Amino acid sequence: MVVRKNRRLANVIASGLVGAGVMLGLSGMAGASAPDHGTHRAGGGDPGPAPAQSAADAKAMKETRAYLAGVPDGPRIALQVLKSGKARELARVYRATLKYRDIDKALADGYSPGPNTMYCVEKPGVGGMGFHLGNHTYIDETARTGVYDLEHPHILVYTRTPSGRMELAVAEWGKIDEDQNLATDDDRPSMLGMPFEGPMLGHVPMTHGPGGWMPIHFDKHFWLYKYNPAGLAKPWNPRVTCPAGTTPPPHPDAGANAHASH
Ligand SMILES: [Cu+2]
Repeated sequence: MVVRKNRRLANVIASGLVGAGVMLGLSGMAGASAPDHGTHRAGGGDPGPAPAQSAADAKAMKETRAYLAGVPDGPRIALQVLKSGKARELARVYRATLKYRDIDKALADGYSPGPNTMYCVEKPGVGGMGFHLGNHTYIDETARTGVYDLEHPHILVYTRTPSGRMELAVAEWGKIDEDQNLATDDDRPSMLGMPFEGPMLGHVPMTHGPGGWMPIHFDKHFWLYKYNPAGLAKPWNPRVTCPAGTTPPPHPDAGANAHASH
């Protein structure tokens, strides 16, 4: 049942027929995601030895392992969560997002395959991300409060299996770069002690205005549902590639920066 529905959505996304009526107008931050800029590295996935666990950490890990029971490579993801030293915080993200493994529940809660998400984002030679579904209620809330709420990810990223099933991979948060200048990063946010990636060019074109693109932004990915050998909080997953015909055109400003194109 879920698979059939997912396939239908996947077909819509893949065919680029996500219509204006569905689009939220991810004009703000958006829905964005996909980074690309010089500070990304493909490697560096080893977060080092696991920290000593408190009773609360152990409880969070038990909870997390249960959430990951049906996820491919779940034990490896759980190990990354453990080694991050943020098991309690990430357990909150799992608790809030587990239901979104069913993409229909994400759609029902306001995550939208808007103009930023009809494309699958990848960086050839480095890795991929997938299809991004943005939630404007949560994006706007952060814009008002400055709080990056662990229980309300701005974006959920899905990968598409060969059979067309959309699988939840990432919980992501983002911020529009205030001065829209790639050379300055004085408003870079962080979560769980980890600085956001960026600032980077937008990854996908917008549908508002001719030639419009997502703005320059920062973002942070947490690969909580798909094992990323590069690291739990790295932007690109070397195991992810985009289905043929789903990637966006190159950014018009990407020529001057080899890292700034998808
Ligand atoms: Cu992304």
